Amino acid sequence: LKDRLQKPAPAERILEPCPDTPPNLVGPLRVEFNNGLSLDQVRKENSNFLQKGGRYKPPDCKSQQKVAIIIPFRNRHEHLKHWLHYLHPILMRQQLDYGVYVINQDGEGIFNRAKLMNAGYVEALKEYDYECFVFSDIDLVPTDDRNIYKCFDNPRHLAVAMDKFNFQLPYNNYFGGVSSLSKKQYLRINGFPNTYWGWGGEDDDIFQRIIFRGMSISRPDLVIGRYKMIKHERDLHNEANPENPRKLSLTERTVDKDGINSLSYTVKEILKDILYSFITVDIEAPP
Ligand code: BGN
Repeated sequence: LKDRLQKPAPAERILEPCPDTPPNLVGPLRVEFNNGLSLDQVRKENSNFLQKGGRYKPPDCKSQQKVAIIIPFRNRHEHLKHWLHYLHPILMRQQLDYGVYVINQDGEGIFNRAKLMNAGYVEALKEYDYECFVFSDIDLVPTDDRNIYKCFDNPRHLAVAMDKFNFQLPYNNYFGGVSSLSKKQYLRINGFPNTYWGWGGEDDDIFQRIIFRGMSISRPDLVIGRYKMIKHERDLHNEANPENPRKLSLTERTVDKDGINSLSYTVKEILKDILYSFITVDIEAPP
């Protein structure tokens, strides 16, 4: 009995908080996409460390943040495999308490990245008390694990040095690719716009919401913030929408009515893989 009192079962053991700088980061990484890997191999590499749905907690310390990784998706299974292969080990080394949510747009209507991200925010919170949300495109892999997938005092833009933009920001106000917002920051901007159908502008709208609500953008430097993009053909049903640029001038007036408070969608299916949660949603897309 004395022994039991002194050594609580592992599950109830109180862990020390994880350090500010994770000790096992390695810095620059070699990333390539012609590695012939199968999804089953990626499952084998990672399944010992994960819980169903692509969930992870460091075994030896208490994470500083609970992070939901939200990935808007349609017809990109090949990219998903690469993303999972590279990101799971990185996120584990970053000692995050995280889950991976792939938000799959149902049907063949026009794609809507920001609305899918809103749906992902809601779905992740149904499952766990996440306090930080990282929104990532499926085709972007960081090449430095010091680029931490967590939240900061201001909304964070992580994909600052993509290979396709010559490892520079394409323009100062660019907020695309990968970003993170705490729950509080996300709610302060009423989430993301639901009305940007097709390619372009939704990330610029989010940038403006952040500025209009008195916050600024946090970023890693151009060395730590490097990314490789997986090359691909242009998607079907995601043409540049000529109405989107005009909408940008209206953000200040639309931010209060177009966002998480006006979101409507239905969940069609939830699949739990060991590597990720795959949530198919009907977002009422125009044909
Ligand atoms: C911009 C797009 C962004 C996109 C970047 C990088 C628009 C709105 C009209 C100004 N913005 O031009 O959405 O992430 O290019 O490709 O289309």
